[in-house]
This record gives sequence, C-alpha cells and structure tokens, in this order.
Amino acid sequence: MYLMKQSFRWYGPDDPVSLDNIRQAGATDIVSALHHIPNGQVWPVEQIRLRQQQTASRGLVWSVVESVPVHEHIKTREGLCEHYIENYCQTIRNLAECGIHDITYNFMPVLDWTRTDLSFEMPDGSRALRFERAAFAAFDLYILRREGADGDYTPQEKARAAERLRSMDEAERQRLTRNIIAGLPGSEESFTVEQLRQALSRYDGMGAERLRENLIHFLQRVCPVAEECGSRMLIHPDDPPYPVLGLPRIMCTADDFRAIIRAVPSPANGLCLCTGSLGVRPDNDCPAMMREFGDRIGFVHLRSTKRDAEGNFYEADLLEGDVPVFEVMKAMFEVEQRRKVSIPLRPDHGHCMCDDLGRRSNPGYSCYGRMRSLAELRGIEHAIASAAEKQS
Ligand code: DNO
Repeated sequence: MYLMKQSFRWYGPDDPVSLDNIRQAGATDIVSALHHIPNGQVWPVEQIRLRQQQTASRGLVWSVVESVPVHEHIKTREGLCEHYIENYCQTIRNLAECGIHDITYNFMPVLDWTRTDLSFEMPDGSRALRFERAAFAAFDLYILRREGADGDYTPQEKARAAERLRSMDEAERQRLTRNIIAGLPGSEESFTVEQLRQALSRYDGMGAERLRENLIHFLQRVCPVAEECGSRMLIHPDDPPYPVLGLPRIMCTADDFRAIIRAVPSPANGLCLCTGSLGVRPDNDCPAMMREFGDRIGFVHLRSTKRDAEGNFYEADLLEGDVPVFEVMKAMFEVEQRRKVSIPLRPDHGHCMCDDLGRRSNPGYSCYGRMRSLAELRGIEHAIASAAEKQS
C-alpha cells in the first residue's frame, strides 16, 4: 500500500522547532528552503547539500522544497525577468543534482500569505491565525491609504472598516500593520508601509489576464528544464484565495488551475494542493480537486479553516473546520494507490498550544499544534488503509 510521506516544514538551523522534535512527531521527511538566499539568486549545490546533511544527520530526508521564490520581475515580466528565469532554471538543475525534485512556488504578487491576527484565542486557550475582513480593509483604506482602495469596498464595508479602526488603539494598529506587511514565515519579503505602496504601484493597471500570461511565460521556460531533470513545479494556491489590495490573483479555484494546465500541459506543471487556502472559498471542493488533479498533485498541505458570513476566517482544529478532511484523505489514498506513489503531505499551521505558548515560534509553525494535526491525519489514514485492506 502507498501511504503519505509524513512531512514537516523546517525553516533551517534558526527554526525554534528542532529536527529531533520533528522526528518525534513521527515525520520522516522535511520540507525546507534556503531562506537566506535572496530572491532571484541561484541556490548553489554546496548549500543544498549542507541542508541535506543537516537533516540526514537527524534521520530525516529533505524531499520537498518550499519554496524557490519567484522574483517580482518575473511576475511583472519587466526588468531582469529573463535573467531571473535563467537563475531559476539553474536552481532546478542544482536541486536535481542533489536528488530533490519537488519544487513548490507561488505566483502571488507582492505578498505571500496574509493574516490580520496571529494570536486569535480559541476557547481552549490555544492560539490560531485569523483573517478579519474589516481589519484588513481598515489597514488598506486608512493606514496604507492605497490609491484606488476606495472603489474596492462597498459603502457598508467602508463604514465597518472605519468603525474597526476607531476600536483599535495605537498598539493594535501597529500590530495589524506589522502582521500584514512584515512578512509571515516563508514569505521571503517584508515591507514598510511606503515600500508596500511602491511595490503595489508596479502592478498598476495589471489585471488577472496579464498576470496569468506572465505565469504561463514562466512555466513555458522552466517546465522543459524541470522535465529534463525529472522534477516537478508545484504551484501553491493563493492565500486568501481572492484579490487583496487591488492585486490580481490567479490561483484561487479549480478553473484557475485548469487554465494553466491547458496552456502548459507539460507533466512538470504540477500542483501543491493546500486545503487551508482553497477551503476558504465555499465554491472550492477540495476532495473533487484531489480527484481531478490527482495526477499532477506532488505535495499536499492539510489544514482546515472556518469561515463566517462576513468573509472572516480562522484556522480551526483540523477536524472542526469547513474542509472535509476525511474525504480529502480518502481521495488522496485512492490517488496514491492508482499512481503507485506516496505523496508528501505536511500538516500546515497548527495552533500555538501547550508549552509552545509564550515561547518564540514562527506564526503557524510551532511544534505541538502541528504534531497534533499530523497524529490526527495519521489516524485517519490508518483507518482508511485498514478498511481498504479488509475489502481486498
Ligand atoms: C504558508 C505557506 C506559504 C507557501 C508559499 C508557497 O504557510 O503555505 O507561504 O509556502 O505560498 O510558495
């Protein structure tokens, strides 16, 4: 039987979660990146090997890269775009030379994933990540004062945002600003308010169609190299899966992914199915996406969000959010048996809980919460596999 490759994200030697902790959580594989290398530069073979040795010395295998970041010039297709694509291709080759073939990336302009609250208290005292629309609009309209923001919200949303701003003291406004612009772990970029305004201005007038063309151009260049190396590019969906700050977003739904496969059918054009990002939209059916894109899914992020009528969401306990986790796991198990492969899966963003509370950690990436999620996922998979075995 083919079972998931139990993986854990590790940010490298500075990660407060140790490799021993990760191994004790039951993971066998590491998801990592050379975060210290600036966006756009080639990852040298020696440095890839060093990270591999670090993980191997604790009995773990670095099997998935998350992420090789895509330089902004590639997303806007200007400036040194072609040079950065060349560098990207070289990084793919260097990773392949070291035996690493699964490469996660995203194509979100300017910001990677975004939340307004990194310490939302749950009834049991643990802390979750949350996205609150009114707080985000308050930042956009009244702190960033983005040109064009006024037209992006209804009068009702604007009134709610103004009220939300009034309810915050200075410290809270600063915290909100920091949460949005300082860069969440793995984002690779952080900004001041002024730098963010400038970064956004590079997308003035760019709609979804142009951004999609730029993604397709990138894929047409990198997929042949990845194919030659036996590697796969795995695009991560947009988080949250809708436009923010007036920026186009092009990886939010099954249709978005269909469009890029149609344009670049190469088998190296793959998907990182992130149920937490996709699951924020009620029109995304994660188990159906697992079935439809099964052949192209090279990596899975499992987590579950809970949304409300106003479009806010928080990251719920794995089995209590809106994502039908059991159905996703069942669909994944079927894909694995059909393809005869074990797909790497990592528990995404656990709650901050137990001894991690009050301890330094990367938001969403403390130890116990993810350990709990992985244990739950392992249990679900075990039940699915046992039932399948009895039937056969
Ligand atoms: C957040 C992560 C993302 C992801 C990138 C992939 O926790 O899932 O930052 O790594 O979007 O490129």
